[in-house]
Amino acid sequence: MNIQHLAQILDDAARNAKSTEQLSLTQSFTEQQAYEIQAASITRRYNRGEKFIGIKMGFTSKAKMEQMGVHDMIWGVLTDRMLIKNGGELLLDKYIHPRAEPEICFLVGKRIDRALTLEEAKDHVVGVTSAIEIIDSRYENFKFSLEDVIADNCSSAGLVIGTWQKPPDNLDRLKITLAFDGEVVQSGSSAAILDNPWESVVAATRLASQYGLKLPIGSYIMAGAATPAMYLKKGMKVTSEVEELGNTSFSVV
Ligand code: OOG
Ligand code: MG
Repeated sequence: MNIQHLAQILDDAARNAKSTEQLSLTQSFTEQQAYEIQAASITRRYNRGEKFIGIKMGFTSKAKMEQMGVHDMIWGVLTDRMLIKNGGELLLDKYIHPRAEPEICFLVGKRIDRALTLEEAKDHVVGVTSAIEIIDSRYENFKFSLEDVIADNCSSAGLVIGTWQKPPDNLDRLKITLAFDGEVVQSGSSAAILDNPWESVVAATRLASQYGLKLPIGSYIMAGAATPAMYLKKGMKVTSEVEELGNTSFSVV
């Protein structure tokens, strides 16, 4: 098993918007090695000038675990190249089979360099907003094992961030919706995210510190989707709304 080679396969698939076979069909690798493949693929992005902007949590809700048949929390890296302006456009041709999911995003206000408690996590966050994540598994048919998806940077391909709000103490009962052309296609509650999205920040700090990653001031933590993700089609306008946290949108062109 060659970490660099597998990282290149996934990085090329993302860059060329061409799906690839699940790595686990021909390779056997551990979760730890999957994170090493992910790190090597992110290093390739950094070498092309992309910048770290934060991390994303995955499978923090039952809805997502059930949709994808996976049963463990995962994390991946967000880079500046993945950002889509709120109200902006997503170029469909740059993706393989993109899906959108409504999320909550946190803004780090104090450098995070260790696993934090719930109270400490709140103290390290200065903003929270509604967001949308674009996931685009580099694997054929969006099918993967837990190790596959970790190696593939947890399917992360894009994000849209809303307007930062002062973080409320309670985020655990907010209604979250995803709409296509004004029609709600998914709706859920923030309670679906580990019972409380703040717990996703706690988990992010634990995983980041476990993997030796520091989260600088200004970085983002995406909490993970509360609902299943939905496929995008050319021409649609996608909007996500989180109660009290505003909405975010983009158009697919
Ligand atoms: C993996 C990414 C999971 C989330 O919010 O739970 C994720 C996938 O579903 O392809 O981003
Ligand atoms: Mg997500």
